Amino acid sequence: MADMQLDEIPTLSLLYKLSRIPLDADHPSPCEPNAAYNDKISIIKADITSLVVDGIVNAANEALLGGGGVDGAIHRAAGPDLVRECRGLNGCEAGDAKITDGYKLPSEKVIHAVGPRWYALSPEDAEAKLKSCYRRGLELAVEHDLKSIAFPAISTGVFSYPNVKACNDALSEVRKFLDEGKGDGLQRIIFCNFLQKDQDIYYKHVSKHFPPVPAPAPEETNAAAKTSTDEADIAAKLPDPPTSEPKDPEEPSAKKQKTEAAADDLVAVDKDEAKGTPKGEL
Ligand code: AR6
Repeated sequence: MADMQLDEIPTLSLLYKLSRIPLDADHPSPCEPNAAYNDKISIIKADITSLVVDGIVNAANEALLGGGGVDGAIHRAAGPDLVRECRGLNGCEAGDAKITDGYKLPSEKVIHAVGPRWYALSPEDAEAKLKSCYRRGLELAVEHDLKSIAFPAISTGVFSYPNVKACNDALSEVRKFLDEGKGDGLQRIIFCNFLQKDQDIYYKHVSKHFPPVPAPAPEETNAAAKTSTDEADIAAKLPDPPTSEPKDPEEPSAKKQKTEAAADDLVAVDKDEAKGTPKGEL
């Protein structure tokens, strides 16, 4: 798969400008609109190993020695030097993260976060650990002066965390981190979905946490509403806007529990999905 540059990835501000994100007028967001946040946040559907960013986050396990899903994809793309460095890290606890180089990946660094196993913990403990993965990922990015970081949907594969809850927990923790003023040095925080269902969930729920900034008054609109050439290039690659209200594609209670033994099946499914994902499909 061809690499995807940062300037090919739309910001949330651009997605709002192009009316790609559905808004729920009956349930306005309790959060304050913030233009700087919306310029930082991106949601894309892509293979995370194709992103030319400062850091990508891996959904690893405690051993940090590779596995299935996104972990397998990252290790395959990075080459054997990655596992060599990981061996020296002495593993990592669930809810925590450790950083390595990216080796053959287009991203400079990999942040290996260990998500919770949904089926092994209480929902409260699982939520705390998932949020902690996003926080630790952001903290490590800031400590290492990374300007752009991409997260996969941690724990929603082999570890069975319900997709809608995972999306809301991730978005709320990132919002909290930014509200605490800790992410000012980060220029881009990308939620990188591999599956269309996760992409739909993020599009549906993002406005609760990162609402659009109200449109400027009519006399200011000329400059503000114009789409730049770069934005028009990105917009041209976006899929058509939805014509109906998106539904959450998954009810948590109906979710089939996956086991780690099924990790290889998941890789196979993901590989098939990756083949059908054209570059720039968002
Ligand atoms: N790019 C972006 N996202 C991806 C990619 C990719 N190339 N491949 C899969 N995903 P999972 P977990 C998505 O199972 O649930 C491993 O065996 C996938 O669609 O990779 O945290 C580890 O070694 C899903 O949305 O991670 C651990 O043992 C998300 O990545 C265990 O699985 C996470 O799915 C971790 O389980």
